[in-house]
Amino acid sequence: MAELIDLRSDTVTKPTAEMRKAMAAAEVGDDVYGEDPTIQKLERIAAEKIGKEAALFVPSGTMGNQVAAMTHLQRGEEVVLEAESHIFYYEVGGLALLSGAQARTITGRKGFMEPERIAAAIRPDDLHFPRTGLLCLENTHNRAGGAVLTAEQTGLMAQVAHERGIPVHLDGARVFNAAIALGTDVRELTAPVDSVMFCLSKGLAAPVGSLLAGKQEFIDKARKVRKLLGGGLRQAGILAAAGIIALEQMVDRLAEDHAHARLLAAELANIPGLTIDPDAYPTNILICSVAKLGISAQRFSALLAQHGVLANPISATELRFVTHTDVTKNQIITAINIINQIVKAINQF
Ligand code: TLP
Repeated sequence: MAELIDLRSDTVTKPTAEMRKAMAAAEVGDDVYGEDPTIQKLERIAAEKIGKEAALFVPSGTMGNQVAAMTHLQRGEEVVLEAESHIFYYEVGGLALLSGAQARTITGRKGFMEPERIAAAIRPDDLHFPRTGLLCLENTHNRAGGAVLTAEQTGLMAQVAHERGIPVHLDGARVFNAAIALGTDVRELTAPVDSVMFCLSKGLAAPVGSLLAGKQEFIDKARKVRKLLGGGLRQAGILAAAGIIALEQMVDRLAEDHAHARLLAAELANIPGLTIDPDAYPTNILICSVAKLGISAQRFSALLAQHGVLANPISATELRFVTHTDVTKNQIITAINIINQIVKAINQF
């Protein structure tokens, strides 16, 4: 079989040759002692680029979000967040398990939660109620198909929480994709929030790592929480060296992934039996329904895999396709042809 075209996630991206070189040459020290110069450099660059006072390197996006939640919250508090958000949907119940918090979900539209609904979800002071301790946002929104929140939308949602003294955390795993899609400085998207997590290891192609950013005082507290979770790393500069290249060289090229996603969406929309809105996906994540084909997304995914195209089912009827730096335009075209053939074969029965 020909090479695999892996559209399961941008997490599958491999470090570039330059990253591997920088990793081999990285100056390192023990970061738990605060002695790793490359980690310190990455944290400085990251804080500056994301527009916050300080940043903390964490091994994964999940740890970054959970460290943020634990740092913001007291046990028994409630967190308001979108019903399909990564923190609620994919983080192993961490809010309950690690923060002792309860989730209050709101169904959003493309990741945007109506400010009135956020206001209504925030608990008034009452003997019976938990205290609302945190509002979480997600940009881009993974399960909403890489949907983008504008700075204005982010500000409107954050304002509702801030007016009531509640902090706001942004799961910005792919916030650079949002900034590129909107053509804005990423700092405009993060300015309204108190803390933000973003990933180096997705579209930016670093092998490992995310950053949590916020005020210096918040990051000082978060550092201790990270230690508690086993995230105090030693010669982590080897990872940070790749992260610096990710931030300095891999952000602008995300536009290419978005163009590939648009091409893929437009072509999938022309295939009878597949349902996808070609104009609904501004970044690198597409969601396509196979309901009309009368087979499950799981089965369709297995058929694709047999022909060398990998895409994950995300519900009984929908598959997710994610474009990234390790998939070329030619591979996207090959994937479209393969998908077309498979659908034709199914439609013949
Ligand atoms: N998302 C992964 C899976 O967990 C679903 C993917 O393939 O998309 N926030 C958002 C919005 C994410 O999409 C992810 C990863 C994370 C946080 C967690 O990052 P990691 O995988 O580094 O823990």
